[in-house]
Amino acid sequence: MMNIVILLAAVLIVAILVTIFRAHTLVQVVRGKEGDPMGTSNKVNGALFMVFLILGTVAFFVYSYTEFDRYTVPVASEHGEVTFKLFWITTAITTAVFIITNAVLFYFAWRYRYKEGQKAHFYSHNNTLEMIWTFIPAVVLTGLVLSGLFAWQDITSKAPANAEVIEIFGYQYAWASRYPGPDGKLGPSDYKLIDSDNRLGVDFSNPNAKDDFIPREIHIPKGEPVLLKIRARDVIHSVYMPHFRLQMNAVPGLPTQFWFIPTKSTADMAAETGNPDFQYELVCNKICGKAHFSMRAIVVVDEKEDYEKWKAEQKSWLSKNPDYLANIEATSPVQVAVEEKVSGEEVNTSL
Ligand SMILES: [Cu+2]
Repeated sequence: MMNIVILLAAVLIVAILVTIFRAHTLVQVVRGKEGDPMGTSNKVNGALFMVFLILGTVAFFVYSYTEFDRYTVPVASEHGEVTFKLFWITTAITTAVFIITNAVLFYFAWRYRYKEGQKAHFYSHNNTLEMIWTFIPAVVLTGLVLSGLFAWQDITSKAPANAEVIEIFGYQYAWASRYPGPDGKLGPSDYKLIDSDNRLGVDFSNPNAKDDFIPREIHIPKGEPVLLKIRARDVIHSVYMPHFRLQMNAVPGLPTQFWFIPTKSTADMAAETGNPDFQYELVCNKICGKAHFSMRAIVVVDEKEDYEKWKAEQKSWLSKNPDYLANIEATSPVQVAVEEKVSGEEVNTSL
């Protein structure tokens, strides 16, 4: 509500200024001063540039300072510290350049506005200046790009062999996760196996999939490497966990992955933020359809012992859906095809 009032006030002030300005011009015409090629508009526009510069700078700093906690969340992963530092170095450099160039741009528009009798100085070129403003940005940008490239190489390097492997599966409009169970191996999957029961299309007839479990909540252990194996069912989604500074697209037909080490448990973070209801979240960061906003999953970071306890309590998907394999065998395309062939019909078995 307050924002609407402020917006209306701003529109009103601009309308009043325009009206005053028009009235002033009209008065000048009546007085017979319309011979002045610029009138007062030039001065007014020059002054408005300065007003915009000063108000804009104040608003920029006030917003950045007062809303700081809304656009920065505490870091909770090892590599997150690296990306956070990179982010702030880049932001500091680009903000400084942005402020200097824009301050000069707006100030000059006012300072060098048209004045009668004042002639513009013709300045063709200056090689030294050209060298300086080509060389310095080139060096700074190369430094920023290379540091980002090395950090990314480091972050996306091969996951340690002891990493906890968890599958993250995105679909319109939710996330599912799958854990390998006691054997430590995720069973294979195939989109052709997706149906209303087997939403992830896991090949549950494969021995590695027999103990896989699909929990309601995603749990991960603190201080241990976690490898997310990411898949999508329908369109491109994006796995985004802001506290871990983690983002990776979930692409149908193209498995992706990301590994990281969480450094703070959910309880640690609740204490740090002073919010007893604190929850880590996994949200979709790719606009993927009309219910994109609802693609949010809770992630719980446990201490190692609690994580192991939670894992041991989980029941495999097959034990919760005992009839699945029998049903599949009865209705699988190959089975149907064979039966129909027996009855003499021509069928395509390449499904
Ligand atoms: Cu999405």
